[in-house]
Amino acid sequence: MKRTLEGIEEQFEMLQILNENGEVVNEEALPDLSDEELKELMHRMVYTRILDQRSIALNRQGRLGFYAPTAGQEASQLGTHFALEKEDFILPGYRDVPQLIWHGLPLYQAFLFSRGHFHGNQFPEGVNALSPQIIIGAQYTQAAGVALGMKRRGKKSVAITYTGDGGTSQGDFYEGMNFAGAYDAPAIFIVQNNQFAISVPREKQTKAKTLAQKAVAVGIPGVVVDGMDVLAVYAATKEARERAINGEGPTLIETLTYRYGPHTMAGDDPTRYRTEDMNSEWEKQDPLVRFRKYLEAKGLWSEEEENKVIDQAKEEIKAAIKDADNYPKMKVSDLINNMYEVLPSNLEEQLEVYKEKESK
Ligand SMILES: Cc1ncc(C[n+]2csc(CCOP(=O)(O)OP(=O)(O)O)c2C)c(N)n1
Ligand SMILES: [Mg+2]
Repeated sequence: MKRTLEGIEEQFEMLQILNENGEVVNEEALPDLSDEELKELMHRMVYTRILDQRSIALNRQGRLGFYAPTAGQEASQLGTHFALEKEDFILPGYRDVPQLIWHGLPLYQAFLFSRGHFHGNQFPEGVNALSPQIIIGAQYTQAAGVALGMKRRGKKSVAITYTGDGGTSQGDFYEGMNFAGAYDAPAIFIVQNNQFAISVPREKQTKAKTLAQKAVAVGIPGVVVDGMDVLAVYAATKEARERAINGEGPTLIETLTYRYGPHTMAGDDPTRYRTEDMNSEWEKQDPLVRFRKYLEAKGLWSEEEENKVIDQAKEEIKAAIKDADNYPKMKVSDLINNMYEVLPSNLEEQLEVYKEKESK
């Protein structure tokens, strides 16, 4: 009897372009990006690192609500996003606020989302995305539907969705990929494998050696990339996008990455499930350090340039939190009004009661 698993797992080699010293180790795969684009990518990663630091501080001061830290995952989040076009549609998980911001969501609205304010979910026209999904894996089935819709309308765009390593254990993960595969829908499925689902290590979540190989069962390509290498992440996503808009169907991309902070700011203690050694191993691979070295060697980045980005980020964050503070507080009537297109009669009655109360 032939056993099919043998020979499959070995095929999922990690794609890397820049090693941790910022040296090109895979010239052939080097993406065709201009100097300006390379600098923009660094700008976004530095900005997003600052946004993470400020968001954590604001959360501790009680000025933000729900927040899932992003430091460590910048290459994985922004490298995938950089391969997209404005018309592409993002279906993010709760940790994927940076992609939304670089897709056009105003910062003050991201802060309102964190506070549970309805306006944080009212994306401006042209920001093609859903709000961050809290239900693990649910965005995968939605992405299949959005992608099929794009295909039916003859659009040359893609739906991209993000989950974590833990998300690959959910039924929705398979259903979404299977559906998109069966219809050759233009979807890109990203798994940001940051090694833990809250406190559960990757090894305890599945017997599969890679998460990308889960693509085999639904007949679509699966790729493993170094998620700390922004050029590798970008190149893999760009290729997946090309395939998708050429009618060749979806791709699953697993990015190997790490979150430096806690799972969320709601109180988990990562020292109970991760060692210092593990943290420092991953910090050595830091996506910003690596890309900075690469750009510096090309004469494209300097400390001065970096400081400019840091100052700009801090200023814009300060202004955005002020805008969030000044936005009218959410009322119960807002909540009711934003739940349904047509209100059920019981809520209509309640709406009247609250409108009356709020008018006093
Ligand atoms: C369907 C569902 N089950 C359980 C949870 C609780 N939960 C929130 S985050 C999380 C872990 C997810 O880990 P992973 O997919 O690796 O994403 P990460 O947080 O590491 O980015 C769990 C189990 C949930 N939100 N939804
Ligand atoms: Mg995880």
